[in-house]
Amino acid sequence: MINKELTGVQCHDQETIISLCTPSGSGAIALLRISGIDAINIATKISKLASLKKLTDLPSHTIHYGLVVDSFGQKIDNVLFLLMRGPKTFTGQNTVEITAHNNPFIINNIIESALQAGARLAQKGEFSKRAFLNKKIDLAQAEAIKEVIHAQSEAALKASLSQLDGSLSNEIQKIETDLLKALSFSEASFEFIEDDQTEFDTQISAIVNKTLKKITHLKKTFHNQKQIKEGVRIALLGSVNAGKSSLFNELLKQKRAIVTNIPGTTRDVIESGIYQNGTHITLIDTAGLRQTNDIIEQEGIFKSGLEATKADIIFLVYDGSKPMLSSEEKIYKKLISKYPNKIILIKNKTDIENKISDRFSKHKTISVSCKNKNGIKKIELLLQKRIKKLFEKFDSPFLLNQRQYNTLISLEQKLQPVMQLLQENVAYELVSFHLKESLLCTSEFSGKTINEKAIDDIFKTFCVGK
Ligand SMILES: Nc1nc2c(ncn2[C@@H]2O[C@H](COP(=O)(O)OP(=O)(O)O)[C@@H](O)[C@H]2O)c(=O)[nH]1
Ligand SMILES: [Mg+2]
Repeated sequence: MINKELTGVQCHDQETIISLCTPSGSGAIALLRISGIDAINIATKISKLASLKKLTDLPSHTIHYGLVVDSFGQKIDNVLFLLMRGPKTFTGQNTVEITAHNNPFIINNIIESALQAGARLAQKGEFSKRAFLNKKIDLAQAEAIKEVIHAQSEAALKASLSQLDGSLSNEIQKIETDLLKALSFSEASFEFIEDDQTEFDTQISAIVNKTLKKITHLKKTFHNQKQIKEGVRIALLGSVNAGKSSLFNELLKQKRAIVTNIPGTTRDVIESGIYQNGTHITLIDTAGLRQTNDIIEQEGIFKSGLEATKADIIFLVYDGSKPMLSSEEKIYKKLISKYPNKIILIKNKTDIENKISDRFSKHKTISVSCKNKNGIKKIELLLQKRIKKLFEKFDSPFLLNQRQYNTLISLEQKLQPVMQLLQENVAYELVSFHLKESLLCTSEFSGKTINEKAIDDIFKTFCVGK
């Protein structure tokens, strides 16, 4: 079962390992997994089934009630044994899962008993690594397992689950099939050297072009995955005293930022996180945008600009109760034209009566009063809608991590010369060479040709029991 050729796997990947798979100390029930060539024999040694039968004699994929016992045959706990023979298991190997009561002494004693019977402790990510080595999942799917476990938002979870089903792997598989086709055209052209070559050129360049476009699209998704994982960034920008900090506190539902009538009170960027409707939101209060000689404030204003770039949504706040200086208006207009889709204008201080008409009538504006809390609900509702829209864009497949991103960049770099060569009418040997090189990248992506050290590095980032 184990793919020794490419990975140089030694027999320690057959050794029987045990680990607690659920978090220690929380919940009533704990799950321990034993996997490896001797898993069923070891489980038999440490069990006394209520049926008086032996696990080794029972059919696969069945559940049995009984005692788990120590090396003297003394009861440790009443448990359930889930008996599964390979290859139809997560790791592809013989597996026994034990559901026990979640008490640290019980867990330790079960593990100790299994170690006495011949198992060893599992290392970080070792179950997933075995699943990969036994071709139950490819590397992109293994990486998705980690993401599923650590997903911080519903969107992240949904996306990681889809990756686990293989949406990204399928996309890479399609690219691989296309490139193999291009390679076959290139190789065929050696034999038909007398014939008109333009037909081959057209076919190959069509495939390479299509692949390069797919890569460009996938590369863009790398930013999305960061956003999905880290949540949505919302920056509050606007003139001094417009009410940014007041709105920041209202949205956070706590008095986090200092609010005074002294212009320039907020001189640095203040960040705070909230969890809303399954999404992690980071709110960022910034220094007001104005000309100033105060060095600290200047630095703060510079940072505000950076925040605008980084943010997914910008609340651009202005004081609707008084006329706006033309210099101020210029800054607002500049921001609106720079970030037309990110900006939501907030006209604040509507509790103060005035005869000033709406300023940026063409842009989506919400009128609020932070003082008497009018319009805050409206902002929150619009925010929910915008966030939903943001996540709708993030369709699977997308790149999960830096490794995948880097592999894709090298695939792109290997393909670009092909287009060049075809334009120059250069020898097909060279075209074939570059296509073969790029096929190595797709294999590396799914883990078919990755070396053992790289595999170990990936699985080391998993936790024990996964
Ligand atoms: N009347 C009124 N005053 C407000 C409102 N929002 C903020 N203020 C006041 O405006 C001043 C500046 O507010 P602040 O939130 O610090 O503005 P920032 O400089 O944009 O952060 C403070 O004195 C606030 O009490 C509002 O909706 N109505
Ligand atoms: Mg402020």
